[in-house]
Amino acid sequence: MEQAKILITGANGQLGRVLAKELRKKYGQANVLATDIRKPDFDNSPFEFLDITNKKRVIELIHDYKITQIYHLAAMLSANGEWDPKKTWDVNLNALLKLLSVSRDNGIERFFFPSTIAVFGSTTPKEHTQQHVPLMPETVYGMSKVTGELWCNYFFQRYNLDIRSLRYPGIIGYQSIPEGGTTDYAVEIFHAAIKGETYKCFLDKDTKLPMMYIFDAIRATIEIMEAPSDKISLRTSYNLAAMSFTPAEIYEEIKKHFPNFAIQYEPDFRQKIAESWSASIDDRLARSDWNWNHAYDLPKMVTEMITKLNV
Ligand code: AKB
Repeated sequence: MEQAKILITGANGQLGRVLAKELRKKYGQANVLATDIRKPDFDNSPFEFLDITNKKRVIELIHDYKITQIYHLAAMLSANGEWDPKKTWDVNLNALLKLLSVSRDNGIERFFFPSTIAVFGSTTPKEHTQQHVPLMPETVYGMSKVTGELWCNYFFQRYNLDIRSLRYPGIIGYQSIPEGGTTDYAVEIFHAAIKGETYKCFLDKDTKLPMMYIFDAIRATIEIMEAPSDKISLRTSYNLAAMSFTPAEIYEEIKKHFPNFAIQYEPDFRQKIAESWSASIDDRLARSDWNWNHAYDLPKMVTEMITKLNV
């Protein structure tokens, strides 16, 4: 393969901004084009505005920058998705279909699609959720991601488009405050602790969810994209795991650093979404296929988050 030229959609988001930086370290600044519908509030150059529903603009950028790989991160998340189901379907699924056909027709060599634990639903076994289980999500976000996984598999089987995908757990990072997700509480809680404020948690204290520190998520993304094709036995999306915890457990861990930190539990509509998801994930296939291994557990992640946010 020649020098990869990468386009990232949603590159100002929680994952995109960190992924762009890491990819630029590996592939060179000029070879990673960040795109987003919003102006970056940090240096994310080279950068171009892109509304992913605009097929013509996607084709222009692929040609102008001689793009060979796409990391398609732009999406509406679980909680926001429920406010506007039709728009969520357009952004998450219809735009994906356009990008897949544009990729097939314009020589894209590798394509990354982010899926999520939101593909699971109440009929999925909750603990150690295996790779192949019933997928009956109860959010439009989850529905769009299950369908997206199937389309990715279809484009691989039918057109040989080299697609790789991960089912991310909730992602925790200090670089931004995520918006519109159900797992966002696990980032917000740090900002409250650092400011000395009581945290009002929108999930109940015993709601256990799978989570991952941002640098594990970024490393997994780059590792699956760089793995030899014959190591990728799954073209829908791989289960991916690092840790699982409840709001009460992360609160206790943060309290070790801030003994006076206080929390109140005020569950809202996101509680029902969280309850429909898995509590822990079996990601053995990712570990055996392309050697995935997480590096951060709860105490290590909490210590690093606090250190980074406290400077
Ligand atoms: C969300 O909460 O919607 C996302 C996810 C788990 O996909 N963080």
